[in-house]
Amino acid sequence: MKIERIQTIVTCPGRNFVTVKITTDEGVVGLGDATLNGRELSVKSYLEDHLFPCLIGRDPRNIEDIWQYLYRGAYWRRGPVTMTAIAAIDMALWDIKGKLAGMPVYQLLGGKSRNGLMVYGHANGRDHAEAVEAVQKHIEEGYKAIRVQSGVPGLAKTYGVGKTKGHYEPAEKGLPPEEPWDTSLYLRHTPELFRKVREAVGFEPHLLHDAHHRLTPIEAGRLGKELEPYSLFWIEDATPAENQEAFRLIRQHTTTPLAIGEVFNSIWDCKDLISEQLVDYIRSTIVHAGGITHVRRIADFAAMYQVRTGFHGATDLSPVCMAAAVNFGMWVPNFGIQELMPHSPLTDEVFPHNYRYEDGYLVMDDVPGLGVDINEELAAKYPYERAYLPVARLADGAMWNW
Ligand code: CS2
Ligand code: MG
Repeated sequence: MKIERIQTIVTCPGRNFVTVKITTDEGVVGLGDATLNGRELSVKSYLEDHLFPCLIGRDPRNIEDIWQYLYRGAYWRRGPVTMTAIAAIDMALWDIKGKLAGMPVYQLLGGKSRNGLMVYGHANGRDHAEAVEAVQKHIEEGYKAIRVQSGVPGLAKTYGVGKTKGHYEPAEKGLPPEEPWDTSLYLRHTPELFRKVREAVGFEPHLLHDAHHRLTPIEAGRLGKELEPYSLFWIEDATPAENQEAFRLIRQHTTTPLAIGEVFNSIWDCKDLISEQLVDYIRSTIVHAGGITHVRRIADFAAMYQVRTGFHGATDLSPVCMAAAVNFGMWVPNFGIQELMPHSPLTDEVFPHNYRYEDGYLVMDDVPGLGVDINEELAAKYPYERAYLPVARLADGAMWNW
Protein backbone atom coordinates (compact mmCIF):
# COMPACT_ATOMS: atom_id res chain seq x y z
CA MET A 1 0.00 0.00 0.00
CA LYS A 2 1.29 3.45 -0.93
CA ILE A 3 0.60 7.11 -0.37
CA GLU A 4 -0.45 8.23 -3.83
CA ARG A 5 -1.62 11.79 -3.32
CA ILE A 6 -1.19 14.33 -0.56
CA GLN A 7 -2.50 17.88 -0.50
CA THR A 8 -3.44 20.79 1.76
CA ILE A 9 -6.85 22.44 1.76
CA VAL A 10 -7.00 25.99 3.12
CA THR A 11 -10.43 27.38 3.93
CA CYS A 12 -11.90 30.27 5.88
CA PRO A 13 -15.51 29.58 6.81
CA GLY A 14 -15.37 32.50 9.28
CA ARG A 15 -11.81 31.65 10.41
CA ASN A 16 -8.82 30.02 8.72
CA PHE A 17 -8.18 26.28 8.76
CA VAL A 18 -5.47 24.22 7.05
CA THR A 19 -6.22 20.54 6.44
CA VAL A 20 -4.02 17.75 5.10
CA LYS A 21 -5.64 15.12 2.91
CA ILE A 22 -3.74 11.89 2.15
CA THR A 23 -5.05 9.44 -0.44
CA THR A 24 -3.66 5.92 -0.81
CA ASP A 25 -3.29 3.94 -4.04
CA GLU A 26 -6.36 1.97 -2.89
CA GLY A 27 -8.41 5.14 -2.57
CA VAL A 28 -8.48 5.33 1.25
CA VAL A 29 -8.48 8.95 2.45
CA GLY A 30 -7.15 10.35 5.75
CA LEU A 31 -7.50 13.88 7.14
CA GLY A 32 -5.25 15.86 9.50
CA ASP A 33 -5.58 19.34 10.99
CA ALA A 34 -2.59 21.65 10.26
CA THR A 35 -3.98 24.93 11.60
CA LEU A 36 -1.57 27.23 13.45
CA ASN A 37 -3.55 30.34 14.34
CA GLY A 38 -2.12 33.45 12.66
CA ARG A 39 0.74 31.50 11.00
CA GLU A 40 -1.34 29.19 8.80
CA LEU A 41 0.55 29.64 5.54
CA SER A 42 3.95 28.78 7.07
CA VAL A 43 2.66 25.31 7.91
CA LYS A 44 1.17 24.94 4.43
CA SER A 45 4.55 25.80 2.90
CA TYR A 46 6.45 23.49 5.29
CA LEU A 47 4.13 20.66 4.26
CA GLU A 48 3.97 21.30 0.53
CA ASP A 49 7.54 22.45 -0.08
CA HIS A 50 9.38 20.13 2.28
CA LEU A 51 7.36 17.14 3.54
CA PHE A 52 4.98 16.06 0.79
CA PRO A 53 7.74 15.24 -1.74
CA CYS A 54 9.27 12.80 0.80
CA LEU A 55 5.99 11.00 1.45
CA ILE A 56 4.74 9.96 -1.96
CA GLY A 57 5.15 6.21 -2.40
CA ARG A 58 5.61 5.43 1.34
CA ASP A 59 3.48 2.82 3.09
CA PRO A 60 0.86 4.82 5.07
CA ARG A 61 0.57 2.01 7.62
CA ASN A 62 4.07 2.72 8.97
CA ILE A 63 2.93 5.62 11.14
CA GLU A 64 5.79 5.37 13.63
CA ASP A 65 8.51 5.20 10.99
CA ILE A 66 7.03 8.17 9.11
CA TRP A 67 6.86 10.15 12.37
CA GLN A 68 10.50 9.39 13.18
CA TYR A 69 11.53 10.16 9.61
CA LEU A 70 9.89 13.60 9.75
CA TYR A 71 11.15 14.38 13.27
CA ARG A 72 14.63 12.84 13.56
CA GLY A 73 15.20 13.05 9.87
CA ALA A 74 14.67 16.81 9.68
CA TYR A 75 17.81 17.69 11.68
CA TRP A 76 15.98 20.91 12.72
CA ARG A 77 13.67 19.49 15.36
CA ARG A 78 10.66 20.87 17.22
CA GLY A 79 9.00 24.27 16.91
CA PRO A 80 5.31 25.04 16.33
CA VAL A 81 5.45 25.03 12.51
CA THR A 82 7.36 21.74 12.25
CA MET A 83 5.33 19.97 14.92
CA THR A 84 1.98 21.13 13.51
CA ALA A 85 2.99 19.87 10.06
CA ILE A 86 4.08 16.50 11.49
CA ALA A 87 0.88 16.35 13.54
CA ALA A 88 -1.32 16.83 10.49
CA ILE A 89 0.33 13.96 8.63
CA ASP A 90 0.23 11.76 11.73
CA MET A 91 -3.50 12.39 12.25
CA ALA A 92 -4.24 11.60 8.61
CA LEU A 93 -2.29 8.33 8.87
CA TRP A 94 -4.19 7.26 12.02
CA ASP A 95 -7.43 8.12 10.19
CA ILE A 96 -6.36 5.86 7.31
CA LYS A 97 -5.34 3.05 9.66
CA GLY A 98 -8.71 3.21 11.41
CA LYS A 99 -10.53 3.06 8.09
CA LEU A 100 -8.40 0.10 6.98
CA ALA A 101 -9.16 -1.70 10.23
CA GLY A 102 -12.85 -0.71 10.15
CA MET A 103 -12.41 0.68 13.68
CA PRO A 104 -12.45 4.05 15.40
CA VAL A 105 -8.98 5.32 16.26
CA TYR A 106 -9.72 4.93 19.99
CA GLN A 107 -9.95 1.16 19.40
CA LEU A 108 -6.48 1.16 17.85
CA LEU A 109 -5.12 3.06 20.86
CA GLY A 110 -6.42 0.46 23.29
CA GLY A 111 -10.20 0.83 23.39
CA LYS A 112 -12.66 2.81 25.45
CA SER A 113 -11.79 3.90 28.98
CA ARG A 114 -14.97 6.00 29.34
CA ASN A 115 -18.26 6.73 27.63
CA GLY A 116 -17.61 10.41 26.99
CA LEU A 117 -15.20 13.28 27.64
CA MET A 118 -16.18 15.80 30.30
CA VAL A 119 -15.82 19.23 28.68
CA TYR A 120 -15.57 22.78 29.90
CA GLY A 121 -17.35 25.61 28.12
CA HIS A 122 -16.54 29.33 28.09
CA ALA A 123 -18.60 31.73 30.19
CA ASN A 124 -17.46 35.22 29.18
CA GLY A 125 -18.84 38.51 30.41
CA ARG A 126 -17.96 42.11 29.72
CA ASP A 127 -18.45 42.59 33.47
CA HIS A 128 -18.96 40.35 36.51
CA ALA A 129 -22.77 40.35 36.26
CA GLU A 130 -22.64 39.25 32.63
CA ALA A 131 -20.10 36.54 33.50
CA VAL A 132 -22.35 35.19 36.28
CA GLU A 133 -25.25 35.12 33.82
CA ALA A 134 -23.10 33.23 31.28
CA VAL A 135 -22.16 30.66 33.95
CA GLN A 136 -25.85 30.12 34.75
CA LYS A 137 -26.62 29.64 31.05
CA HIS A 138 -23.90 26.96 30.78
CA ILE A 139 -25.29 25.14 33.81
CA GLU A 140 -28.73 25.10 32.12
CA GLU A 141 -27.07 23.61 29.03
CA GLY A 142 -25.69 20.76 31.11
CA TYR A 143 -22.04 21.81 31.45
CA LYS A 144 -20.32 20.27 34.48
CA ALA A 145 -17.26 22.50 34.12
CA ILE A 146 -17.10 26.15 33.08
CA ARG A 147 -14.24 28.52 32.37
CA VAL A 148 -15.00 32.03 33.61
CA GLN A 149 -13.45 35.19 32.11
CA SER A 150 -14.62 38.75 32.65
CA GLY A 151 -13.80 42.24 31.46
CA VAL A 152 -11.60 44.15 33.91
CA PRO A 153 -12.91 47.57 34.97
CA GLY A 154 -10.47 50.15 33.63
CA LEU A 155 -9.31 48.03 30.66
CA ALA A 156 -11.01 48.71 27.34
CA LYS A 157 -10.60 45.08 26.23
CA THR A 158 -9.71 41.90 28.09
CA TYR A 159 -8.54 38.51 26.82
CA GLY A 160 -11.32 35.91 26.56
CA VAL A 161 -14.18 38.39 26.34
CA GLY A 162 -15.86 39.25 23.04
CA LYS A 163 -16.99 42.64 21.78
CA THR A 164 -20.59 41.49 21.85
CA LYS A 165 -22.36 39.50 24.53
CA GLY A 166 -21.48 35.83 24.59
CA HIS A 167 -19.41 35.57 21.41
CA TYR A 168 -15.61 35.38 21.60
CA GLU A 169 -13.14 34.62 18.81
CA PRO A 170 -9.48 35.43 19.46
CA ALA A 171 -8.22 35.95 15.87
CA GLU A 172 -9.26 39.04 13.92
CA LYS A 173 -9.14 39.80 10.20
CA GLY A 174 -6.41 42.21 9.08
CA LEU A 175 -3.26 43.06 11.03
CA PRO A 176 -2.83 42.28 14.77
CA PRO A 177 -5.12 44.39 16.93
CA GLU A 178 -3.53 45.96 20.04
CA GLU A 179 -5.05 45.44 23.47
CA PRO A 180 -4.19 47.12 26.79
CA TRP A 181 -3.02 45.16 29.83
CA ASP A 182 -2.68 46.04 33.52
CA THR A 183 -1.84 43.24 35.95
CA SER A 184 -2.73 45.16 39.11
CA LEU A 185 -6.26 45.91 37.85
CA TYR A 186 -6.68 42.27 36.86
CA LEU A 187 -5.44 40.96 40.23
CA ARG A 188 -7.75 43.36 42.07
CA HIS A 189 -10.88 42.16 40.25
CA THR A 190 -10.42 38.45 39.57
CA PRO A 191 -10.94 37.03 43.12
CA GLU A 192 -14.07 39.18 43.36
CA LEU A 193 -15.37 37.64 40.12
CA PHE A 194 -15.08 34.12 41.52
CA ARG A 195 -16.61 35.14 44.85
CA LYS A 196 -19.69 36.36 42.96
CA VAL A 197 -19.89 33.26 40.76
CA ARG A 198 -19.70 30.87 43.74
CA GLU A 199 -22.27 32.95 45.61
CA ALA A 200 -24.65 32.71 42.63
CA VAL A 201 -24.22 29.04 41.63
CA GLY A 202 -22.67 27.25 44.60
CA PHE A 203 -19.78 24.82 44.59
CA GLU A 204 -21.06 22.05 42.34
CA PRO A 205 -19.89 23.16 38.87
CA HIS A 206 -16.17 22.98 38.27
CA LEU A 207 -14.81 26.47 37.60
CA LEU A 208 -11.69 27.18 35.55
CA HIS A 209 -9.79 30.32 34.65
CA ASP A 210 -7.21 31.22 31.99
CA ALA A 211 -4.58 33.81 32.98
CA HIS A 212 -3.20 33.61 29.42
CA HIS A 213 0.49 34.03 30.31
CA ARG A 214 -0.01 37.50 31.78
CA LEU A 215 1.45 37.04 35.29
CA THR A 216 4.92 36.73 36.79
CA PRO A 217 5.43 33.62 38.95
CA ILE A 218 4.93 35.44 42.25
CA GLU A 219 1.81 37.19 40.94
CA ALA A 220 0.48 33.82 39.86
CA GLY A 221 1.19 32.44 43.34
CA ARG A 222 -0.80 35.27 44.85
CA LEU A 223 -3.76 34.78 42.48
CA GLY A 224 -3.80 31.04 43.16
CA LYS A 225 -3.81 31.65 46.89
CA GLU A 226 -6.58 34.25 46.73
CA LEU A 227 -8.72 31.92 44.60
CA GLU A 228 -8.35 28.95 46.99
CA PRO A 229 -11.64 29.67 48.83
CA TYR A 230 -13.51 29.30 45.49
CA SER A 231 -12.07 25.86 44.80
CA LEU A 232 -11.03 26.14 41.14
CA PHE A 233 -10.51 23.13 38.89
CA TRP A 234 -7.48 24.96 37.52
CA ILE A 235 -5.69 28.17 36.67
CA GLU A 236 -4.37 27.93 33.15
CA ASP A 237 -1.18 29.47 31.74
CA ALA A 238 -0.47 31.39 34.92
CA THR A 239 2.95 32.46 33.65
CA PRO A 240 4.94 31.72 30.48
CA ALA A 241 6.86 28.46 30.76
CA GLU A 242 9.84 28.94 28.50
CA ASN A 243 11.54 28.65 31.87
CA GLN A 244 9.95 25.56 33.38
CA GLU A 245 11.48 26.41 36.78
CA ALA A 246 9.09 29.35 37.09
CA PHE A 247 6.40 26.95 38.24
CA ARG A 248 8.37 25.96 41.36
CA LEU A 249 7.75 29.39 42.78
CA ILE A 250 4.01 29.26 42.05
CA ARG A 251 3.73 25.81 43.66
CA GLN A 252 5.32 27.10 46.87
CA HIS A 253 2.43 29.51 47.33
CA THR A 254 -0.79 27.83 46.26
CA THR A 255 -2.73 24.57 46.14
CA THR A 256 -4.94 25.78 43.28
CA PRO A 257 -4.33 23.23 40.50
CA LEU A 258 -2.34 24.42 37.49
CA ALA A 259 -2.75 23.69 33.79
CA ILE A 260 -0.37 24.55 30.98
CA GLY A 261 0.75 23.56 27.53
CA GLU A 262 -1.48 24.87 24.71
CA VAL A 263 1.59 26.53 23.15
CA PHE A 264 3.95 23.60 23.78
CA ASN A 265 4.89 21.42 20.87
CA SER A 266 7.03 18.66 22.34
CA ILE A 267 7.50 16.48 25.40
CA TRP A 268 10.68 18.45 26.07
CA ASP A 269 8.61 21.59 26.75
CA CYS A 270 6.94 19.91 29.72
CA LYS A 271 9.39 17.24 30.86
CA ASP A 272 10.44 19.02 34.08
CA LEU A 273 6.97 20.46 34.74
CA ILE A 274 5.62 16.92 34.74
CA SER A 275 8.41 14.99 36.43
CA GLU A 276 8.68 17.57 39.24
CA GLN A 277 4.87 17.61 39.58
CA LEU A 278 4.76 21.36 39.07
CA VAL A 279 1.50 21.18 37.11
CA ASP A 280 -1.68 19.10 37.32
CA TYR A 281 -3.00 19.17 33.75
CA ILE A 282 -1.20 19.14 30.42
CA ARG A 283 -2.99 21.01 27.64
CA SER A 284 -0.78 20.24 24.61
CA THR A 285 -3.07 18.86 22.01
CA ILE A 286 -2.77 16.72 18.94
CA VAL A 287 -2.49 19.42 16.25
CA HIS A 288 0.30 21.46 17.85
CA ALA A 289 2.34 18.73 19.52
CA GLY A 290 3.25 16.25 16.84
CA GLY A 291 0.01 14.32 16.45
CA ILE A 292 -1.44 11.30 18.20
CA THR A 293 1.92 9.51 18.09
CA HIS A 294 3.71 12.17 20.13
CA VAL A 295 0.87 13.29 22.42
CA ARG A 296 0.40 9.67 23.45
CA ARG A 297 4.00 9.72 24.65
CA ILE A 298 3.38 12.90 26.63
CA ALA A 299 0.22 11.46 28.20
CA ASP A 300 1.90 8.20 29.21
CA PHE A 301 4.80 10.10 30.74
CA ALA A 302 2.36 12.41 32.57
CA ALA A 303 0.44 9.42 33.95
CA MET A 304 3.51 8.36 35.94
CA TYR A 305 3.25 11.62 37.89
CA GLN A 306 -0.55 11.76 38.20
CA VAL A 307 -0.71 14.63 35.73
CA ARG A 308 -3.87 14.44 33.63
CA THR A 309 -4.83 15.69 30.18
CA GLY A 310 -6.79 18.90 29.67
CA PHE A 311 -6.50 19.47 25.94
CA HIS A 312 -6.80 22.84 24.27
CA GLY A 313 -10.04 23.05 22.28
CA ALA A 314 -10.50 26.64 21.10
CA THR A 315 -12.11 27.43 17.73
CA ASP A 316 -8.73 27.53 15.97
CA LEU A 317 -8.43 23.76 16.45
CA SER A 318 -10.45 22.45 13.52
CA PRO A 319 -13.11 19.74 13.81
CA VAL A 320 -10.44 17.37 12.42
CA CYS A 321 -8.29 17.96 15.52
CA MET A 322 -11.35 17.78 17.76
CA ALA A 323 -12.29 14.41 16.25
CA ALA A 324 -8.76 13.19 16.97
CA ALA A 325 -8.98 14.59 20.52
CA VAL A 326 -12.28 12.82 21.16
CA ASN A 327 -10.83 9.49 19.99
CA PHE A 328 -7.76 10.09 22.15
CA GLY A 329 -9.85 11.10 25.17
CA MET A 330 -12.07 8.02 24.87
CA TRP A 331 -8.93 5.95 25.40
CA VAL A 332 -6.38 7.87 27.48
CA PRO A 333 -6.40 6.50 31.05
CA ASN A 334 -5.26 9.77 32.67
CA PHE A 335 -7.92 11.93 31.03
CA GLY A 336 -8.80 15.07 32.96
CA ILE A 337 -11.06 17.34 30.92
CA GLN A 338 -11.45 18.64 27.34
CA GLU A 339 -11.95 22.29 26.35
CA LEU A 340 -14.97 22.87 24.11
CA MET A 341 -15.48 26.13 22.27
CA PRO A 342 -18.14 25.20 19.71
CA HIS A 343 -17.41 25.96 16.05
CA SER A 344 -19.75 28.06 13.93
CA PRO A 345 -22.51 26.21 12.04
CA LEU A 346 -20.68 27.01 8.78
CA THR A 347 -17.43 25.42 10.06
CA ASP A 348 -19.41 22.36 11.13
CA GLU A 349 -20.88 22.21 7.63
CA VAL A 350 -17.44 22.35 5.98
CA PHE A 351 -16.19 19.62 8.36
CA PRO A 352 -19.05 17.14 8.99
CA HIS A 353 -18.13 15.09 12.04
CA ASN A 354 -19.37 12.35 14.23
CA TYR A 355 -18.49 13.67 17.71
CA ARG A 356 -21.16 15.70 19.49
CA TYR A 357 -21.94 17.45 22.77
CA GLU A 358 -24.35 15.67 25.09
CA ASP A 359 -25.16 16.90 28.57
CA GLY A 360 -21.68 18.07 29.58
CA TYR A 361 -19.75 15.45 27.59
CA LEU A 362 -18.35 14.93 24.10
CA VAL A 363 -19.34 11.55 22.72
CA MET A 364 -18.89 9.73 19.42
CA ASP A 365 -20.19 6.61 17.71
CA ASP A 366 -18.27 3.56 16.71
CA VAL A 367 -17.23 4.87 13.25
CA PRO A 368 -14.00 3.91 11.40
CA GLY A 369 -11.05 6.31 11.57
CA LEU A 370 -11.34 9.71 13.21
CA GLY A 371 -14.98 10.19 12.22
CA VAL A 372 -14.59 13.51 10.39
CA ASP A 373 -14.81 14.62 6.76
CA ILE A 374 -14.33 17.75 4.65
CA ASN A 375 -16.80 19.16 2.14
CA GLU A 376 -14.23 20.35 -0.41
CA GLU A 377 -16.71 22.17 -2.64
CA LEU A 378 -17.99 24.22 0.25
CA ALA A 379 -14.45 24.77 1.61
CA ALA A 380 -13.40 26.18 -1.78
CA LYS A 381 -16.03 28.92 -1.50
CA TYR A 382 -14.18 30.44 1.47
CA PRO A 383 -10.57 31.28 0.56
CA TYR A 384 -7.89 32.23 3.12
CA GLU A 385 -8.22 35.67 4.72
CA ARG A 386 -5.32 37.24 6.59
CA ALA A 387 -6.01 37.23 10.34
CA TYR A 388 -3.93 37.53 13.51
CA LEU A 389 -4.21 37.10 17.24
CA PRO A 390 -4.01 40.44 19.11
CA VAL A 391 -0.90 41.77 20.84
CA ALA A 392 -0.89 43.31 24.34
CA ARG A 393 0.65 46.58 25.53
CA LEU A 394 1.05 48.08 29.00
CA ALA A 395 -0.13 51.62 29.84
CA ASP A 396 3.33 53.03 28.99
CA GLY A 397 3.20 51.44 25.53
CA ALA A 398 5.59 48.53 26.21
CA MET A 399 4.76 45.10 24.78
CA TRP A 400 3.43 42.41 27.10
CA ASN A 401 2.50 38.76 26.66
CA TRP A 402 -0.87 38.41 25.01
C1 CS2 B 1 -7.14 30.10 24.73
C2 CS2 B 1 -7.17 30.14 23.24
O1 CS2 B 1 -8.82 28.48 24.67
C3 CS2 B 1 -7.86 28.90 25.29
O2 CS2 B 1 -7.50 28.45 26.35
O3 CS2 B 1 -5.95 30.30 25.37
O4 CS2 B 1 -8.32 30.84 22.88
C4 CS2 B 1 -5.96 30.77 22.55
O5 CS2 B 1 -5.86 32.11 22.80
C5 CS2 B 1 -6.11 30.53 21.07
O6 CS2 B 1 -6.42 29.22 20.81
C6 CS2 B 1 -4.85 30.96 20.36
O7 CS2 B 1 -4.83 30.51 19.07
MG1 MG C 1 -5.70 29.12 27.07
